[in-house]
Amino acid sequence: MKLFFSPDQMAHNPQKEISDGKLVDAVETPQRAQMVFEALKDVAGVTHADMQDFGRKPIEQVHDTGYIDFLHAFGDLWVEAGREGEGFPFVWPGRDFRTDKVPHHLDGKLGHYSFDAGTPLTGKTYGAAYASAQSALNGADALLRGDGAAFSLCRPPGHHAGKDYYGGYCFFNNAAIAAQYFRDQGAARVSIFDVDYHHGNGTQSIFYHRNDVQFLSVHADPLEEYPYFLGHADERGTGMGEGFNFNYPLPLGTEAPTFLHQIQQGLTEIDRYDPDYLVISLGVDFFEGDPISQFKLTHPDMTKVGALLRTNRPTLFVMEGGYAVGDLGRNVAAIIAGFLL
Ligand code: SP5
Ligand code: ZN
Repeated sequence: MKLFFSPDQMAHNPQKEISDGKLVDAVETPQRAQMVFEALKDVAGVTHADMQDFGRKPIEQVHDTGYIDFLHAFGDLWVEAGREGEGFPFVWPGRDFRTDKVPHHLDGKLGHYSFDAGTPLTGKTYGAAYASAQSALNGADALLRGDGAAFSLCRPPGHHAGKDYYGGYCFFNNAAIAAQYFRDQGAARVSIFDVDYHHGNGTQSIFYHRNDVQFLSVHADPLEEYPYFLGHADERGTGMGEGFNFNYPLPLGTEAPTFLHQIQQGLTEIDRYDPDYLVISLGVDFFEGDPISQFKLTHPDMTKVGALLRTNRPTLFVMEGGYAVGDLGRNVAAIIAGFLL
């Protein structure tokens, strides 16, 4: 199994995030990727592979060009505005505000292109997010060339990012970019199974009206947990996409048996859909030791998760969340070892 990761992904190095009404230490750090990379290299059957640059085009197939340009320009805009440190939005369009005009002012742009204040944005973010998306594209390319599985060590993560907004530590939706790339290269159907602790709101939104990409997500109940405003079981897709979106919200405190059972349910739907490619949005924040999450899977449970995700379909793992930095490497390694068994 090829492992894709670029050191350029480390450039986004946020110091603080807003949480619980305070500026606290950022949890989505470059060290996360370092830990996963070191641990995966030692898993039998995993090899670090060279990366190609697929350019900006495949990112534009998912994201709005104005949004991409904004992320690209942000560092300069921030400095020109006389600001220092990390950027955070503080104002958003409320329910009946207009979103058809993009404000000229930086604070208006920040609110227009985001949905939370928990995601620090800096002049280094674009380059790292671009490289993270390239890792996803290289993984997709490996599968298109016949590999049975690949691991895209995406970081910053992607599943909260929508077509034209960032949030939840996510800027470019790596899993969506990979899925769209499969489609653009001729695949008829792609499934994205999101097992991160948080609902993959961005991925859901990107494909909500489509039947060529099936989206499934197992996550903490949004009534109790971030991102709060999407991820309920009755969200089934719309228009042509109706019946192609599946949410499995679970209570806080969920343990392995319930979690694994829901994954099994999702896999049944995937079998029914019969995709050419399966993308796993792999967050490992369902671990009991995760500092911001409240599921209770143990380290030994990780092997079971990996084993369960072993199907006869070409499978691309795209890294999402997971913040117990000390255990993150061995948890991801156990999942992949279980998958490769
Ligand atoms: C990719 C991903 O997993 N993103 C998660 C974003 C979650 N951001 C909100 C975090 C809120 C943490 N609140 C819990 C604080 C515990 N004191
Ligand atoms: Zn998460």
